[in-house]
Amino acid sequence: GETIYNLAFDFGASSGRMILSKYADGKIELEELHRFSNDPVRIGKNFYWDTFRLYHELKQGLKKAAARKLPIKSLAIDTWGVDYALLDKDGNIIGNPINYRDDRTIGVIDEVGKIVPLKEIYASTGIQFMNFNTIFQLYADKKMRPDIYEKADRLLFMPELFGYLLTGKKYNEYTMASTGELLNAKTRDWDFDLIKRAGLRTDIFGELVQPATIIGDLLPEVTEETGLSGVKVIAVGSHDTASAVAGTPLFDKDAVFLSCGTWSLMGMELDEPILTDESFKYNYTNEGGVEGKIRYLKNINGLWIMQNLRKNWCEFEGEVSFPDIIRASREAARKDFVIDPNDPRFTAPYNMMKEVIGYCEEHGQGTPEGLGEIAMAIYNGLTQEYGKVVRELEHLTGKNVPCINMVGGGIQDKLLCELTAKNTGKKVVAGPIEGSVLGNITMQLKALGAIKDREEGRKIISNSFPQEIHMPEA
Ligand code: ADP
Ligand code: LRH
Repeated sequence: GETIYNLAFDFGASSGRMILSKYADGKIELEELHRFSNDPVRIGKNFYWDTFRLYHELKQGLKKAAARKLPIKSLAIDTWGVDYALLDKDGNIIGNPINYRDDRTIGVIDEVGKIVPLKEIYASTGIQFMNFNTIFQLYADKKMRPDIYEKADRLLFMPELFGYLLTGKKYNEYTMASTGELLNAKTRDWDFDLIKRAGLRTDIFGELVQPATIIGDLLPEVTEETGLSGVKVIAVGSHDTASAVAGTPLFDKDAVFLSCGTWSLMGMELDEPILTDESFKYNYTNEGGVEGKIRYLKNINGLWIMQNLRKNWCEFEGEVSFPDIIRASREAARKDFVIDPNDPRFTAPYNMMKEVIGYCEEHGQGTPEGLGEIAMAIYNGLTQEYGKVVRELEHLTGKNVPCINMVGGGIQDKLLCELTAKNTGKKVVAGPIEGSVLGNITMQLKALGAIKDREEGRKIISNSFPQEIHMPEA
Protein backbone atom coordinates (compact mmCIF):
# COMPACT_ATOMS: atom_id res chain seq x y z
CA GLY A 1 0.00 0.00 0.00
CA GLU A 2 0.78 3.67 0.14
CA THR A 3 3.37 5.12 2.52
CA ILE A 4 2.07 8.07 4.51
CA TYR A 5 4.27 10.58 6.33
CA ASN A 6 2.90 12.79 9.11
CA LEU A 7 4.35 15.08 11.76
CA ALA A 8 3.19 15.19 15.36
CA PHE A 9 4.01 18.03 17.70
CA ASP A 10 3.55 17.03 21.31
CA PHE A 11 4.14 19.80 23.82
CA GLY A 12 4.39 18.52 27.38
CA ALA A 13 4.92 20.72 30.38
CA SER A 14 8.52 19.53 30.67
CA SER A 15 9.50 19.12 27.05
CA GLY A 16 8.20 19.36 23.53
CA ARG A 17 8.98 17.13 20.57
CA MET A 18 8.30 16.86 16.90
CA ILE A 19 8.14 13.35 15.59
CA LEU A 20 8.05 12.14 12.02
CA SER A 21 5.78 9.18 11.47
CA LYS A 22 5.94 6.78 8.58
CA TYR A 23 2.87 4.60 8.09
CA ALA A 24 3.18 1.68 5.68
CA ASP A 25 1.94 -1.90 5.55
CA GLY A 26 -0.10 -1.59 8.74
CA LYS A 27 2.84 -0.36 10.80
CA ILE A 28 3.99 2.98 12.16
CA GLU A 29 7.63 3.95 12.55
CA LEU A 30 8.55 7.05 14.52
CA GLU A 31 11.60 9.21 14.23
CA GLU A 32 12.20 12.10 16.59
CA LEU A 33 13.36 15.08 14.53
CA HIS A 34 13.29 17.77 17.19
CA ARG A 35 13.10 17.89 20.99
CA PHE A 36 13.36 20.95 23.22
CA SER A 37 12.85 21.82 26.84
CA ASN A 38 9.81 23.79 27.89
CA ASP A 39 10.97 26.45 30.31
CA PRO A 40 8.26 28.60 31.83
CA VAL A 41 9.31 32.03 33.06
CA ARG A 42 8.51 33.84 36.30
CA ILE A 43 7.98 37.57 35.83
CA GLY A 44 7.06 39.47 38.95
CA LYS A 45 4.29 37.56 40.66
CA ASN A 46 3.26 35.68 37.53
CA PHE A 47 4.35 32.47 35.89
CA TYR A 48 4.21 32.39 32.08
CA TRP A 49 4.80 30.00 29.22
CA ASP A 50 7.56 31.12 26.88
CA THR A 51 5.06 31.06 24.03
CA PHE A 52 7.12 32.67 21.27
CA ARG A 53 10.03 30.41 22.13
CA LEU A 54 7.75 27.40 21.79
CA TYR A 55 6.54 28.65 18.43
CA HIS A 56 10.16 29.18 17.41
CA GLU A 57 10.91 25.54 18.31
CA LEU A 58 7.88 24.45 16.33
CA LYS A 59 9.28 26.16 13.26
CA GLN A 60 12.73 24.68 13.91
CA GLY A 61 10.99 21.33 13.74
CA LEU A 62 9.30 22.23 10.46
CA LYS A 63 12.66 23.23 8.98
CA LYS A 64 14.18 19.88 9.97
CA ALA A 65 11.19 18.12 8.44
CA ALA A 66 11.48 20.11 5.21
CA ALA A 67 15.14 19.12 4.93
CA ARG A 68 14.06 15.47 4.67
CA LYS A 69 12.31 16.22 1.35
CA LEU A 70 9.55 13.68 2.01
CA PRO A 71 5.95 13.99 0.80
CA ILE A 72 4.61 14.83 4.29
CA LYS A 73 0.82 14.88 4.16
CA SER A 74 -0.13 16.56 7.42
CA LEU A 75 0.79 17.74 10.88
CA ALA A 76 -1.07 18.09 14.15
CA ILE A 77 -0.35 19.62 17.52
CA ASP A 78 -1.27 18.51 21.01
CA THR A 79 -0.31 20.25 24.24
CA TRP A 80 -0.88 20.13 27.99
CA GLY A 81 -4.37 21.16 29.03
CA VAL A 82 -6.30 24.20 30.25
CA ASP A 83 -4.00 27.08 29.16
CA TYR A 84 -4.86 29.59 26.46
CA ALA A 85 -4.03 32.79 24.65
CA LEU A 86 -6.35 35.76 24.30
CA LEU A 87 -6.36 37.53 20.94
CA ASP A 88 -7.61 40.98 20.07
CA LYS A 89 -9.87 41.45 17.06
CA ASP A 90 -6.88 41.87 14.76
CA GLY A 91 -5.55 38.50 15.85
CA ASN A 92 -2.74 39.81 18.06
CA ILE A 93 -1.89 37.90 21.21
CA ILE A 94 -2.72 40.18 24.13
CA GLY A 95 -1.14 39.27 27.41
CA ASN A 96 1.30 36.40 27.38
CA PRO A 97 -0.31 33.00 28.08
CA ILE A 98 -0.02 32.16 31.77
CA ASN A 99 1.21 28.81 33.07
CA TYR A 100 -1.39 26.77 34.96
CA ARG A 101 0.93 26.69 37.98
CA ASP A 102 0.55 30.45 38.38
CA ASP A 103 -1.00 31.22 41.74
CA ARG A 104 -3.59 33.79 40.66
CA THR A 105 -6.26 31.07 40.80
CA ILE A 106 -5.69 30.05 44.42
CA GLY A 107 -9.02 30.32 46.22
CA VAL A 108 -10.99 30.96 43.02
CA ILE A 109 -12.88 27.64 43.15
CA ASP A 110 -14.50 28.73 46.42
CA GLU A 111 -15.28 32.18 45.04
CA VAL A 112 -16.98 30.77 41.96
CA GLY A 113 -18.71 28.19 44.16
CA LYS A 114 -20.46 31.03 45.97
CA ILE A 115 -22.00 32.16 42.68
CA VAL A 116 -22.74 28.77 41.16
CA PRO A 117 -22.81 25.79 43.53
CA LEU A 118 -19.94 23.46 42.70
CA LYS A 119 -22.30 20.51 42.68
CA GLU A 120 -24.21 22.15 39.82
CA ILE A 121 -21.02 22.91 37.93
CA TYR A 122 -20.04 19.27 38.29
CA ALA A 123 -23.46 17.96 37.26
CA SER A 124 -23.04 19.82 33.98
CA THR A 125 -19.33 19.75 33.18
CA GLY A 126 -18.31 16.59 35.03
CA ILE A 127 -14.81 18.02 35.44
CA GLN A 128 -12.53 17.44 38.45
CA PHE A 129 -12.17 20.65 40.44
CA MET A 130 -8.63 21.93 40.08
CA ASN A 131 -7.92 25.60 40.58
CA PHE A 132 -6.15 25.94 37.24
CA ASN A 133 -9.09 24.85 35.09
CA THR A 134 -9.78 27.40 32.35
CA ILE A 135 -13.05 28.55 33.87
CA PHE A 136 -11.19 29.55 37.05
CA GLN A 137 -8.30 31.11 35.16
CA LEU A 138 -10.75 33.27 33.20
CA TYR A 139 -12.45 34.29 36.42
CA ALA A 140 -9.05 35.32 37.81
CA ASP A 141 -8.19 37.16 34.57
CA LYS A 142 -11.36 39.19 34.84
CA LYS A 143 -10.24 40.38 38.27
CA MET A 144 -6.50 40.57 37.86
CA ARG A 145 -5.91 41.46 34.23
CA PRO A 146 -9.21 43.15 33.40
CA ASP A 147 -7.80 45.21 30.58
CA ILE A 148 -6.62 42.16 28.66
CA TYR A 149 -9.74 40.20 29.54
CA GLU A 150 -12.12 42.92 28.36
CA LYS A 151 -10.21 43.60 25.16
CA ALA A 152 -10.06 39.97 24.16
CA ASP A 153 -11.93 39.05 21.04
CA ARG A 154 -11.09 35.38 21.02
CA LEU A 155 -9.73 32.62 23.23
CA LEU A 156 -7.52 29.98 21.68
CA PHE A 157 -6.16 27.09 23.70
CA MET A 158 -2.41 26.50 23.27
CA PRO A 159 -2.59 23.92 20.45
CA GLU A 160 -5.12 26.11 18.67
CA LEU A 161 -2.89 29.13 19.07
CA PHE A 162 -0.04 27.29 17.35
CA GLY A 163 -2.48 26.03 14.70
CA TYR A 164 -3.62 29.61 14.15
CA LEU A 165 -0.07 30.93 13.83
CA LEU A 166 0.58 28.27 11.19
CA THR A 167 -2.66 28.55 9.21
CA GLY A 168 -4.34 31.85 10.08
CA LYS A 169 -7.47 29.83 11.03
CA LYS A 170 -9.11 30.26 14.43
CA TYR A 171 -10.86 27.23 15.88
CA ASN A 172 -11.55 25.55 19.21
CA GLU A 173 -11.20 21.81 19.56
CA TYR A 174 -13.54 19.68 21.66
CA THR A 175 -11.17 17.64 23.89
CA MET A 176 -9.20 20.73 24.87
CA ALA A 177 -12.28 22.81 25.62
CA SER A 178 -13.69 19.99 27.68
CA THR A 179 -10.76 19.81 30.11
CA GLY A 180 -11.15 23.56 30.70
CA GLU A 181 -14.45 22.90 32.53
CA LEU A 182 -16.43 24.95 30.02
CA LEU A 183 -18.50 22.26 28.31
CA ASN A 184 -21.63 20.37 29.10
CA ALA A 185 -20.47 16.76 29.38
CA LYS A 186 -23.70 15.39 27.92
CA THR A 187 -24.30 17.73 24.97
CA ARG A 188 -20.51 17.92 24.48
CA ASP A 189 -20.85 21.61 23.60
CA TRP A 190 -20.05 24.94 25.35
CA ASP A 191 -22.06 25.39 28.53
CA PHE A 192 -22.97 29.04 27.90
CA ASP A 193 -25.49 28.98 30.71
CA LEU A 194 -22.78 28.11 33.25
CA ILE A 195 -20.28 30.52 31.68
CA LYS A 196 -22.84 33.33 32.00
CA ARG A 197 -23.78 32.42 35.55
CA ALA A 198 -20.10 32.54 36.51
CA GLY A 199 -20.12 36.11 35.18
CA LEU A 200 -17.82 35.30 32.30
CA ARG A 201 -17.91 36.29 28.66
CA THR A 202 -19.50 33.92 26.18
CA ASP A 203 -18.34 35.77 23.06
CA ILE A 204 -14.70 34.69 23.09
CA PHE A 205 -15.40 31.07 22.17
CA GLY A 206 -15.80 29.66 18.69
CA GLU A 207 -17.48 26.69 17.15
CA LEU A 208 -15.99 23.41 18.30
CA VAL A 209 -14.27 21.07 15.89
CA GLN A 210 -13.99 17.37 16.69
CA PRO A 211 -10.67 15.48 16.63
CA ALA A 212 -9.66 14.31 13.13
CA THR A 213 -10.75 17.49 11.33
CA ILE A 214 -8.64 19.02 8.56
CA ILE A 215 -8.12 22.71 9.41
CA GLY A 216 -6.19 24.03 6.41
CA ASP A 217 -2.86 24.77 4.80
CA LEU A 218 0.28 26.44 6.10
CA LEU A 219 0.38 30.20 5.56
CA PRO A 220 2.64 31.25 2.68
CA GLU A 221 4.95 33.02 5.18
CA VAL A 222 5.39 29.79 7.11
CA THR A 223 6.15 27.84 3.96
CA GLU A 224 8.64 30.47 2.89
CA GLU A 225 10.40 30.53 6.23
CA THR A 226 10.51 26.78 6.86
CA GLY A 227 10.63 25.40 3.33
CA LEU A 228 7.76 23.04 4.11
CA SER A 229 4.80 22.94 1.75
CA GLY A 230 1.79 20.81 0.83
CA VAL A 231 1.18 19.90 4.46
CA LYS A 232 -2.34 20.01 5.90
CA VAL A 233 -2.82 21.10 9.50
CA ILE A 234 -5.22 18.76 11.28
CA ALA A 235 -6.99 19.11 14.62
CA VAL A 236 -6.60 15.87 16.59
CA GLY A 237 -7.36 15.18 20.25
CA SER A 238 -5.36 18.31 20.88
CA HIS A 239 -5.35 17.90 24.65
CA ASP A 240 -2.24 15.73 25.10
CA THR A 241 -4.08 13.39 27.44
CA ALA A 242 -6.84 12.85 24.85
CA SER A 243 -4.16 11.89 22.35
CA ALA A 244 -2.43 9.71 24.96
CA VAL A 245 -5.62 7.75 25.61
CA ALA A 246 -6.31 7.42 21.88
CA GLY A 247 -2.74 6.14 21.53
CA THR A 248 -2.98 3.56 24.31
CA PRO A 249 -3.62 -0.01 23.14
CA LEU A 250 -6.62 -0.54 25.42
CA PHE A 251 -8.10 -3.80 24.25
CA ASP A 252 -10.11 -4.73 27.29
CA LYS A 253 -13.13 -2.47 27.84
CA ASP A 254 -12.49 -2.46 31.58
CA ALA A 255 -8.74 -1.80 31.40
CA VAL A 256 -7.34 1.27 33.10
CA PHE A 257 -5.01 3.65 31.29
CA LEU A 258 -2.22 5.44 33.11
CA SER A 259 -0.45 8.20 31.22
CA CYS A 260 2.80 8.98 33.03
CA GLY A 261 4.39 12.31 32.26
CA THR A 262 4.49 15.50 34.27
CA TRP A 263 1.04 14.41 35.46
CA SER A 264 -0.27 10.94 36.07
CA LEU A 265 -3.64 10.60 34.37
CA MET A 266 -5.36 7.42 35.41
CA GLY A 267 -8.80 6.28 34.34
CA MET A 268 -11.07 4.48 31.92
CA GLU A 269 -12.57 5.14 28.53
CA LEU A 270 -16.36 5.26 28.85
CA ASP A 271 -19.27 5.84 26.48
CA GLU A 272 -21.08 8.29 28.75
CA PRO A 273 -20.06 10.60 31.61
CA ILE A 274 -20.60 9.70 35.27
CA LEU A 275 -22.04 12.85 36.87
CA THR A 276 -23.28 11.41 40.15
CA ASP A 277 -22.87 13.02 43.58
CA GLU A 278 -20.48 10.23 44.45
CA SER A 279 -18.28 10.97 41.46
CA PHE A 280 -18.39 14.65 42.49
CA LYS A 281 -17.39 13.69 46.02
CA TYR A 282 -14.43 11.64 44.81
CA ASN A 283 -13.63 14.48 42.38
CA TYR A 284 -13.21 12.39 39.21
CA THR A 285 -13.16 14.03 35.82
CA ASN A 286 -15.16 13.29 32.66
CA GLU A 287 -12.97 14.74 29.94
CA GLY A 288 -14.02 14.57 26.32
CA GLY A 289 -12.15 12.01 24.28
CA VAL A 290 -11.81 11.27 20.60
CA GLU A 291 -14.80 9.70 18.83
CA GLY A 292 -17.25 10.91 21.45
CA LYS A 293 -15.74 8.80 24.25
CA ILE A 294 -15.36 10.06 27.79
CA ARG A 295 -12.01 9.97 29.56
CA TYR A 296 -13.14 9.22 33.09
CA LEU A 297 -10.01 9.84 35.10
CA LYS A 298 -8.13 11.29 38.03
CA ASN A 299 -5.42 13.91 37.64
CA ILE A 300 -2.59 12.94 39.96
CA ASN A 301 0.36 15.22 40.53
CA GLY A 302 2.86 12.93 38.84
CA LEU A 303 6.49 12.85 37.76
CA TRP A 304 6.53 16.61 38.15
CA ILE A 305 7.78 15.86 41.64
CA MET A 306 10.60 13.65 40.30
CA GLN A 307 11.47 16.19 37.58
CA ASN A 308 11.90 18.89 40.19
CA LEU A 309 13.81 16.65 42.55
CA ARG A 310 16.23 16.02 39.68
CA LYS A 311 16.39 19.70 38.76
CA ASN A 312 17.01 20.87 42.32
CA TRP A 313 19.52 18.08 42.98
CA CYS A 314 21.46 19.19 39.91
CA GLU A 315 21.40 22.79 41.15
CA PHE A 316 22.41 22.12 44.74
CA GLU A 317 24.16 18.74 44.91
CA GLY A 318 25.49 17.81 41.48
CA GLU A 319 24.40 16.49 38.11
CA VAL A 320 22.05 13.48 38.15
CA SER A 321 20.00 11.77 35.45
CA PHE A 322 16.73 9.84 35.82
CA PRO A 323 18.63 6.52 35.55
CA ASP A 324 20.91 7.74 38.40
CA ILE A 325 17.84 8.41 40.53
CA ILE A 326 16.46 4.93 39.80
CA ARG A 327 19.78 3.32 40.75
CA ALA A 328 20.02 5.31 43.97
CA SER A 329 16.43 4.35 44.85
CA ARG A 330 17.05 0.64 44.33
CA GLU A 331 20.07 0.91 46.64
CA ALA A 332 18.40 3.07 49.30
CA ALA A 333 18.87 1.80 52.87
CA ARG A 334 15.34 2.76 53.89
CA LYS A 335 12.64 2.23 51.28
CA ASP A 336 9.56 2.99 53.37
CA PHE A 337 9.30 6.78 53.10
CA VAL A 338 6.13 8.00 51.47
CA ILE A 339 4.56 11.34 50.54
CA ASP A 340 1.07 12.33 49.45
CA PRO A 341 1.78 13.55 45.90
CA ASN A 342 -1.39 15.66 45.87
CA ASP A 343 -0.35 17.74 48.88
CA PRO A 344 -0.35 21.36 47.62
CA ARG A 345 3.20 21.83 48.93
CA PHE A 346 4.38 19.82 45.90
CA THR A 347 2.56 21.96 43.32
CA ALA A 348 5.19 24.61 42.60
CA PRO A 349 7.86 24.71 45.32
CA TYR A 350 11.21 26.43 44.98
CA ASN A 351 12.98 23.37 46.34
CA MET A 352 11.41 19.93 45.93
CA MET A 353 14.11 18.15 48.00
CA LYS A 354 13.23 20.27 51.00
CA GLU A 355 9.50 19.69 50.58
CA VAL A 356 9.82 15.91 50.39
CA ILE A 357 12.13 15.79 53.41
CA GLY A 358 9.85 18.21 55.28
CA TYR A 359 6.78 16.12 54.50
CA CYS A 360 8.39 12.92 55.78
CA GLU A 361 9.62 14.58 58.96
CA GLU A 362 6.30 16.25 59.68
CA HIS A 363 4.52 12.93 59.23
CA GLY A 364 6.67 11.10 61.78
CA GLN A 365 8.67 9.11 59.25
CA GLY A 366 12.08 10.45 60.20
CA THR A 367 14.48 12.08 57.74
CA PRO A 368 15.14 10.59 54.31
CA GLU A 369 18.90 10.66 53.75
CA GLY A 370 20.31 11.04 50.26
CA LEU A 371 18.88 10.94 46.79
CA GLY A 372 17.64 7.35 46.92
CA GLU A 373 15.61 7.70 50.10
CA ILE A 374 14.08 11.00 48.97
CA ALA A 375 13.17 9.50 45.60
CA MET A 376 11.68 6.39 47.26
CA ALA A 377 9.27 8.67 49.13
CA ILE A 378 8.09 9.95 45.74
CA TYR A 379 7.88 6.50 44.12
CA ASN A 380 5.88 5.12 47.03
CA GLY A 381 3.64 8.17 47.17
CA LEU A 382 2.82 8.01 43.47
CA THR A 383 2.28 4.28 43.18
CA GLN A 384 0.25 3.99 46.39
CA GLU A 385 -1.94 6.76 45.01
CA TYR A 386 -2.33 4.72 41.79
CA GLY A 387 -3.51 1.84 43.97
CA LYS A 388 -6.08 4.03 45.67
CA VAL A 389 -7.31 5.38 42.34
CA VAL A 390 -7.74 1.89 40.85
CA ARG A 391 -9.87 0.88 43.83
CA GLU A 392 -11.93 4.07 43.54
CA LEU A 393 -12.40 3.52 39.80
CA GLU A 394 -13.65 0.00 40.44
CA HIS A 395 -16.04 1.37 43.04
CA LEU A 396 -17.29 4.28 40.93
CA THR A 397 -17.74 2.34 37.67
CA GLY A 398 -18.71 -1.01 39.18
CA LYS A 399 -16.11 -2.68 36.97
CA ASN A 400 -13.39 -5.16 37.76
CA VAL A 401 -10.10 -3.86 36.39
CA PRO A 402 -8.11 -6.61 34.63
CA CYS A 403 -4.95 -4.61 33.90
CA ILE A 404 -3.34 -1.21 33.67
CA ASN A 405 -1.96 0.08 30.37
CA MET A 406 0.86 2.54 31.04
CA VAL A 407 2.15 4.99 28.44
CA GLY A 408 4.27 8.17 28.50
CA GLY A 409 7.87 9.13 29.20
CA GLY A 410 7.54 7.73 32.72
CA ILE A 411 7.44 4.11 31.54
CA GLN A 412 11.15 4.37 30.76
CA ASP A 413 11.38 4.16 34.53
CA LYS A 414 11.19 0.40 35.23
CA LEU A 415 11.09 0.95 38.97
CA LEU A 416 7.97 3.06 38.55
CA CYS A 417 6.33 0.32 36.46
CA GLU A 418 7.28 -2.42 38.95
CA LEU A 419 6.00 -0.46 41.94
CA THR A 420 2.81 0.37 40.04
CA ALA A 421 2.11 -3.35 39.59
CA LYS A 422 3.00 -4.05 43.22
CA ASN A 423 0.99 -1.22 44.77
CA THR A 424 -2.10 -1.57 42.58
CA GLY A 425 -2.13 -5.37 42.66
CA LYS A 426 -2.80 -5.32 38.91
CA LYS A 427 -0.98 -6.56 35.87
CA VAL A 428 0.79 -3.65 34.17
CA VAL A 429 1.23 -3.51 30.40
CA ALA A 430 3.73 -0.73 29.65
CA GLY A 431 4.05 0.81 26.19
CA PRO A 432 4.32 2.70 23.98
CA ILE A 433 6.40 5.56 25.42
CA GLU A 434 5.10 8.14 22.97
CA GLY A 435 1.40 7.57 23.62
CA SER A 436 0.34 11.15 22.88
CA VAL A 437 2.31 11.27 19.65
CA LEU A 438 0.73 8.02 18.48
CA GLY A 439 -2.80 9.11 19.33
CA ASN A 440 -2.05 12.33 17.48
CA ILE A 441 -0.78 10.39 14.44
CA THR A 442 -3.63 7.89 14.28
CA MET A 443 -6.20 10.70 14.37
CA GLN A 444 -4.35 12.35 11.47
CA LEU A 445 -4.48 9.05 9.57
CA LYS A 446 -8.19 8.93 10.28
CA ALA A 447 -8.73 12.50 9.02
CA LEU A 448 -6.86 11.55 5.84
CA GLY A 449 -9.09 8.51 5.37
CA ALA A 450 -6.19 6.06 5.77
CA ILE A 451 -7.67 4.29 8.82
CA LYS A 452 -11.21 3.91 10.11
CA ASP A 453 -11.07 4.75 13.80
CA ARG A 454 -9.06 4.77 17.03
CA GLU A 455 -9.52 1.02 17.48
CA GLU A 456 -7.81 0.36 14.19
CA GLY A 457 -5.18 2.88 15.27
CA ARG A 458 -4.61 1.00 18.54
CA LYS A 459 -4.10 -2.28 16.69
CA ILE A 460 -1.54 -0.63 14.44
CA ILE A 461 0.21 0.84 17.49
CA SER A 462 0.39 -2.46 19.34
CA ASN A 463 1.71 -4.18 16.19
CA SER A 464 4.37 -1.53 15.82
CA PHE A 465 5.76 -1.03 19.32
CA PRO A 466 6.88 -3.38 22.09
CA GLN A 467 4.96 -3.62 25.34
CA GLU A 468 6.40 -4.87 28.58
CA ILE A 469 4.46 -6.75 31.25
CA HIS A 470 4.98 -6.28 34.98
CA MET A 471 3.16 -8.61 37.35
CA PRO A 472 2.12 -7.56 40.87
CA GLU A 473 3.66 -10.57 42.60
CA ALA A 474 7.05 -10.23 40.86
P1 ADP B 1 5.59 15.49 29.58
O1 ADP B 1 5.03 15.08 28.25
O2 ADP B 1 4.56 15.81 30.60
O3 ADP B 1 6.60 16.61 29.46
P2 ADP B 1 6.99 12.93 29.46
O4 ADP B 1 5.93 12.02 28.97
O5 ADP B 1 8.06 13.35 28.50
O6 ADP B 1 6.38 14.23 30.17
O7 ADP B 1 7.67 12.21 30.70
C1 ADP B 1 8.72 12.79 31.40
C2 ADP B 1 9.15 11.87 32.53
O8 ADP B 1 9.65 10.64 32.01
C3 ADP B 1 10.26 12.41 33.38
O9 ADP B 1 9.75 13.24 34.40
C4 ADP B 1 10.92 11.15 33.94
O10 ADP B 1 10.30 10.80 35.14
C5 ADP B 1 10.63 10.10 32.90
N1 ADP B 1 11.84 9.79 32.12
C6 ADP B 1 12.30 10.43 31.02
N2 ADP B 1 13.44 9.88 30.57
C7 ADP B 1 13.72 8.84 31.40
C8 ADP B 1 14.76 7.87 31.48
N3 ADP B 1 15.77 7.86 30.60
N4 ADP B 1 14.69 6.96 32.45
C9 ADP B 1 13.67 6.97 33.34
N5 ADP B 1 12.68 7.87 33.33
C10 ADP B 1 12.69 8.79 32.38
C1 LRH C 1 -0.95 16.60 31.07
C2 LRH C 1 -2.07 17.60 31.22
C3 LRH C 1 -3.19 17.10 32.10
C4 LRH C 1 -3.76 18.41 32.53
C5 LRH C 1 -2.52 19.18 32.86
C6 LRH C 1 -2.68 20.66 32.89
O1 LRH C 1 0.09 17.11 30.27
O2 LRH C 1 -2.60 17.98 29.99
O3 LRH C 1 -4.14 16.30 31.44
O4 LRH C 1 -4.72 18.33 33.48
O5 LRH C 1 -1.58 18.78 31.88
